[in-house]
Amino acid sequence: MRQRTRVAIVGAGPAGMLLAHLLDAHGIESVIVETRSQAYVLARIRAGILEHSTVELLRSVGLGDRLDAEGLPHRGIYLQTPQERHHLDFVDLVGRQVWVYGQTEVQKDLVAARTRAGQAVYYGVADVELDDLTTDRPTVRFTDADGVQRTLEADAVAGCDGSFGPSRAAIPAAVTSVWERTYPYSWLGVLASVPPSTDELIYAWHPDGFAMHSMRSAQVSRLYLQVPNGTRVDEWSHDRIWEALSTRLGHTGWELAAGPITEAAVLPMRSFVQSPMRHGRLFLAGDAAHIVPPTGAKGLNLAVADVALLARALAALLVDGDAGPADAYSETALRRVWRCTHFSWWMTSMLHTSGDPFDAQLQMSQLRWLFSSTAGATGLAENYAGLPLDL
Ligand code: FAS
Ligand code: PHB
Repeated sequence: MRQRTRVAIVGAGPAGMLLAHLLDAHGIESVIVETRSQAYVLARIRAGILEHSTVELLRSVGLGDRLDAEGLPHRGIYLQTPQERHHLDFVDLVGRQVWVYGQTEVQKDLVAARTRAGQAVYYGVADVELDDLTTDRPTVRFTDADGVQRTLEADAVAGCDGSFGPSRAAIPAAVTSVWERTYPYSWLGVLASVPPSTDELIYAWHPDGFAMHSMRSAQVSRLYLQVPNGTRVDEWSHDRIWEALSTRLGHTGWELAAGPITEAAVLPMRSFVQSPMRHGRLFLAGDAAHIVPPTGAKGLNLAVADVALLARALAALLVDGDAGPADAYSETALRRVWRCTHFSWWMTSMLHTSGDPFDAQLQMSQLRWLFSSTAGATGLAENYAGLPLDL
């Protein structure tokens, strides 16, 4: 069965859903295809921090109400070693801040908005294939949840299908460059029904390994521990998790409150960038084009930056007949991708123990510099709170 649309979007995660919302604001109709169910996509526990620009963008397109009512504005973060804890105040340093508002909440707001708008989304699809990408009539073929073979005929295809979707591989290897780094450690992430023991996030260097205290609300804590690659969740009892968190986050006169752990998972740490992010009428956005280790809180925010740029490029191409922004999309997007890739690598390399005593000295030196130098702290603040969108 053939169906016509302006933009075929592969993937209904934050990148795909926000792109559809932004295109709609330009009067551009789209159809989204998604392998998983809506409930599955909504339930995935992922990012927790929204950059200043992400919040500004979401507000500007009518997606800020619940964020403003339930999100937690944070002025900065704490960095610590076993000897000292320092607060970096991003508002004082760069006049920008961040918000704690889980990716699951962003996804809920996107699903609600797109449902109200009557967005066409095929959930539970299979056998997705992208064809004729170098023509001005690209197609996306798939089997829908009822087993019907369907073909979307579009003017453009947006590959928003994350790190395991088909879009990335649809760009010929002969024109593709890939950079990748796998880190020698992973994160054990837990969600706990206990009020956070801190007002703002704590990133802690400790000889036993990195730990972080984040949160999702005044009642729910989100915490992470550095663990060796290959760690299985069942190797860590909840008592062992709380003991390690208490040790690594420990600070004079401060105590970590423990509580019921409701979700635990091991997350691998990887940097990945693919260039170009455009091939003919296929445009990649979000994790389909790049992956960052979560230490810099950049993954979701980069996906937002990509689709903000892509929506404007597609509007210029499909509404105004101006191919310039679409031709510049990949190069422009990759500038921010590499800035965030470097920052995420830097935060990861500075805070995670490798067992190498030389590394440990370099890490201590970097942290002491950040504790004592306004210039150093400003550099971190500028990157963590996020640079203005390069639109
Ligand atoms: P997503 O992966 O969110 O969405 C892609 C969608 O495409 C998925 O719904 C998938 O089912 C669908 N898809 C895949 N193949 C398809 C196909 N063949 N056809 C149709 N659809 C297909 N970032 C942070 O900033 N902080 C964090 O703490 C953090 N934690 C993370 C934990 C995990 C386990 C993972 C995997 C990522 C984490 N991230 C984190 C990064 C994450 O938030 C991503 O940056 C964000 O989800 C990117 O959004 P999308 O690009 O939409 O990709
Ligand atoms: C989270 O709350 O999940 C979170 C926060 C900051 C990070 C990574 C994850 O750097």
